[in-house]
Parts: sequence; C-alpha cells; structure tokens
Amino acid sequence: MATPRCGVKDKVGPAADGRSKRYALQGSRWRTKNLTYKISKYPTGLNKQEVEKEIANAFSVWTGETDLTFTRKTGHENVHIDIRFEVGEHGDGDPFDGPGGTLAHAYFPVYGGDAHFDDAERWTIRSYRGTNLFQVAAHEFGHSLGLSHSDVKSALMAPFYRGYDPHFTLDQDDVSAIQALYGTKTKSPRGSRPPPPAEEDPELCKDPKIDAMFNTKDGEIIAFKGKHYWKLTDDGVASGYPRRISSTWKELPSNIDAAFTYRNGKTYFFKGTQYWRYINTTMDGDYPKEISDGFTGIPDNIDAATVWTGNGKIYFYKGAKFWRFDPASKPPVRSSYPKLIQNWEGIPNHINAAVTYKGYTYFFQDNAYYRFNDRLFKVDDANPAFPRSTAYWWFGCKSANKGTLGNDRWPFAFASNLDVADTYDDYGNLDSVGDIILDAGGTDELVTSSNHHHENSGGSVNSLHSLKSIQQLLLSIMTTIIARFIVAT
Ligand SMILES: [Ca+2]
Ligand SMILES: [Ca+2]
Ligand SMILES: [Zn+2]
Ligand SMILES: [Zn+2]
Repeated sequence: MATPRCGVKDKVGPAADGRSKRYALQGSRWRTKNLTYKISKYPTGLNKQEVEKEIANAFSVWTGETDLTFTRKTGHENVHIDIRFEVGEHGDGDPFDGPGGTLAHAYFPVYGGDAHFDDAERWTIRSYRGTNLFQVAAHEFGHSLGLSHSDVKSALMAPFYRGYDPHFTLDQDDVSAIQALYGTKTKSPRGSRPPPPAEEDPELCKDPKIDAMFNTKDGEIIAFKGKHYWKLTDDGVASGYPRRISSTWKELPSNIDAAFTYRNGKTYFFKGTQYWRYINTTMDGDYPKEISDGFTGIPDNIDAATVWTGNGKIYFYKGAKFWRFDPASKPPVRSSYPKLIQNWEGIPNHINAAVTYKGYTYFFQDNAYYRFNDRLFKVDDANPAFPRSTAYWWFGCKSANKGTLGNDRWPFAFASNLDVADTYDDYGNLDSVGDIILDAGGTDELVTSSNHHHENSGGSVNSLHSLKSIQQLLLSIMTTIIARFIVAT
C-alpha cells in the first residue's frame, strides 16, 4: 500500500539550495498579504461549521509567522484560494484515486492557489483515526502560498502524511520557507490589546511529571517531557508550546534524563549512558559521547542535574544519591561521593528533574516540587509550605491544588549539615566542563592534600541515621586526619 501523501509533484520549482536538505520555493507568490478563500464544496460526513473552523485553523498556522491574513468569503465572489472536496476526475485533469494514496493537491499562486481534497478519504478532526483535515489543509495551503515540498522529514511541507499529531507545530524549516516569501511577522494580532492569557496546557495539567528542566543560555526555562518541550514564563507555559524536541535540538532523542546549562553557556543533555553538548540549539561538536568519558565518576541513567548557585559545581542525582562534579578538580568527583540525598533536609529520593531559578534550586518529583534554600541547606519555609503542585505553580493549571500537597509524600526529616562547607568552598571561575576538563582554568584545589578537608570543618554533624552514615563519617574523619598529617609534614 502506498503511503498517503500529497498529490503535488515533488520539486516542481528549483530547490532553494541544491546541497543541504531544506525547503523549496516554487517560484511564485501572492503580491498581497491579505488573501481570501472560499469553501465551494464541503466534505461528506463532516459538520460544515467544524470544517470551516479546521480550515481557518489551518490558515492560522501560516498567519502566526507572517503578516498574511485570510478572510473567508461566501457566495459567488472571486477569491484567491478556492477549496473543494472532490472525488475522482474533478475537472483539472488530475483525478483523485479513491481511499488512500493521494490525499489532496493544491496549486501554486501562479496557477491560481486552489486546494482540492480527495473526498474518498475519511477526513477527521482531532482524532487518530482517518486523515487529519487540519494538518493536510495546512500543508496544502503551504502550496497555495508558493511552497514546494521540503526534504526535511519533520517539516509540514514534507510530502508524506505522518498521522495525527495533537501537538502539531510548524518546523523551523517551514517557518524559514514562508518567511522567505512573505517576511516575518511585524504586527501583533489585532492591534492594541495584549494577547489573552495562554490556555492551560492539557498534557502538563493532566500529568505534570517531567523528564528534565533547565535554563537556556539566555535565561529561559525549558521543561522536557517525552518528545516535547515547553518554554515556561513566570506564571505558566508560553503560547506556541509544546514543540517537538527534535525540531529544535535536531540530534536529541526523546525522553531525556537530565539537562543543564553551564557557566560557559553550553547546554548539556543526558540520556542513558550518553550526553550531548549544545550552544543554544546547535550541537557543539561530535555527540553523543559517553558519560563515563566526559563526566568521569558520574553514573549512567541519572535522574537530574543542576549547577549549584554560587559555587558553579555540578550536582548529579540518581535514586537516593547525589554526586558533585567539579570540573577544576582531579578527579572531578571526590572519593567521598556519592552521598545521600537525605542529608539535604526535606528533599526526597528519586527526583525527576531539578533546576536553578532566581537563586534557588527546585526539585521536582511526580506532581510536586520543592524549593531548596541554597544558603540554609534545607527546603525553604513558605506559605503554602512545600511540596507544592508543579501543575499550579509552574505550568499555570488553575484547577490544580494551590496548597501544600500531602505530607505523606515525605515522612522523614533529616537534619544533617554534612555537605554545607563542602559546597561553599570554591568559587572558581571555570569556563569549561565535561569532556574539556583538560583545559579547565587554573583554580584547581590542592586535591591531594585537602581532599577531605571540608567534611567536618563547617557545619555541625548533628544527626545520624544509619550505621552506614556513621561509617562514612568515621572514614571521612580518619581521612581528614591523615590528610592534615600529610599537609603538616
Ligand atoms: Ca486518495
Ligand atoms: Ca529526569
Ligand atoms: Zn504537498
Ligand atoms: Zn484537483
């Protein structure tokens, strides 16, 4: 069976660039940006008003990125784009082929701009069954505006129908193509009033558990979940999201384990045994690489990672443990790691994600989050107290619980300051990390002599909860004595 596709011949126009994979322009475009359309023949089996809405939505895909406008006309007026649902031979010498195969075709501006849909298809709206009218229409209107097919598989203008995508967005390739013809968007929609508040995101409000969250180089906050990402604003999700991770960070897989942006402005992504390094959205060299090579001492399959405010050291979390990675030290992970997350008052094990934001570190687990006070080394006191709902406080889901989530989430309270001094010992200015440890700047500590120096020099050790941690403490005191002895001699 042939893959369902658009009936417009591939590569009608000269490709914009013969070498790299990208969009192609047919060669004609409309002189006006204010276009009209009419639905002359509706599909069988769909409500007319719903069809009108889906067609309008399909046009709005293109108005979101340009100053184009589309106005629907009725009656006998002449319009730029005439839309018809037809079967078989329908008067233009390019007959439709029954169910499957060709889904639709459309004419470039120079040939009139009309769009025809095969009415033998089962056109559907917001459904995984049948063929999605909105997506196919948005694609055909791309032709009506002057775009040929694109070589980029994730582009709307790729020739094959990929199935219903509930989170459909244009690929950057589509945006570049349409803007090459009609320029970028300069007008805000309908003048003076600010846009309405973003709608709640159904996916995040239903299940706010995320894979990773990180700051971009430019200070934006991004949440990853499955194959999608969202840009977060101060009170919710930015409009136009989610987008596909692969449309922005082309080489990245779905279901990322963790991500952070380091002080050098580079963003690191982790999944399984591997990691990727990016500058903004451009891969910074030959990736993926093995975590065991670039982040020696850090385990595979991590839960989360953060760059600590202040000291710039990188913390990796997995299960009940955390590791501190100091790019300036050799080895970057000291032998006293991993340590137990329970040493940090109020933070649960098995976190899903962590991020630093406005001087605090936030930990996310299932539907809840905790704000950690990096100075006091405990979960912050606040009203309502933590843990709180990620859906309400981060994703702007107004129906989510605003108050403190059940205390049964975290039945223990530990109050060990074991790591306080350890974390504030070094404000070195590093400009590199990861697989470029070798050229890290010269703020290296005297690792050989002060390796365990900090374990008991700062905060008091005031609670111990297992034989194992007593053993760890005794070991660290012994090592400190030995280390000081070495220094003294
Ligand atoms: Ca067909
Ligand atoms: Ca994670
Ligand atoms: Zn097409
Ligand atoms: Zn036709």
